Amino acid sequence: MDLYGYYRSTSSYRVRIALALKGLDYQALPVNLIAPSGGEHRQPAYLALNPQGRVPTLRTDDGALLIQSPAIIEYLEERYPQVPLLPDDLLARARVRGVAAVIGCDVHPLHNVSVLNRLRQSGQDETQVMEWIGHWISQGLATVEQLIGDSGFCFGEWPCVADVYLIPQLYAAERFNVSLEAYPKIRRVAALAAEHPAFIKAHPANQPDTP
Ligand SMILES: N[C@@H](CCC(=O)N[C@@H](CS)C(=O)NCC(=O)O)C(=O)O
Repeated sequence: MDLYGYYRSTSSYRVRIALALKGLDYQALPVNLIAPSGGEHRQPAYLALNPQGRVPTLRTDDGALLIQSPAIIEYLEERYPQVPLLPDDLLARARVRGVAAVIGCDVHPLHNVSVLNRLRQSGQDETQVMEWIGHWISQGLATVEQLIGDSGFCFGEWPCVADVYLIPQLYAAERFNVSLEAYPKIRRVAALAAEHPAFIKAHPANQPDTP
């Protein structure tokens, strides 16, 4: 498989974690979102792979191109079920997906680079932009704190899809100076992930395009 991504893209980071947890080999193909050209993701060569012009894009072993990290992660889960990232129980699966959706649908899209650039173009200064980011990340993490379990990873002893979404969001929180002080359960999960080989392998600090 080939994964087109960017080292500090949280959506790419999610897919890297899922691949690493499942022990799947892939080739990392960096797409520089901040290239002087205006970003490699906006160039025709990349748009031919992903018409939305965002990362990640996965090329499967069969040569199929997949976009959108939720769809890619669900594909990996169904195609490679050997290390499951969703629980067996129907309700438990829905709860895991609920946490993933809080982050993937209601937090990350509000601080994506193109959204922040629109805010800047509409006259918001950097202080206001940072306040915007902090507001949405804090609100999302406060919700996640109430949803996850009292021990282990988000929902128990093994990492699941909720952890796959949460850990990259915590990287973004750190990057944008959002405090995790109020979220002891989330900090517990972060500490476990920091020691886990799959999360370490997927971390933005350990990618081929890390500056
Ligand atoms: N919902 C998409 C979001 C993808 C996305 O927004 N990726 C960001 C990086 S994390 C990106 O490519 N941004 C480039 C841009 O907005 O111009 C997913 O989960 O894959």
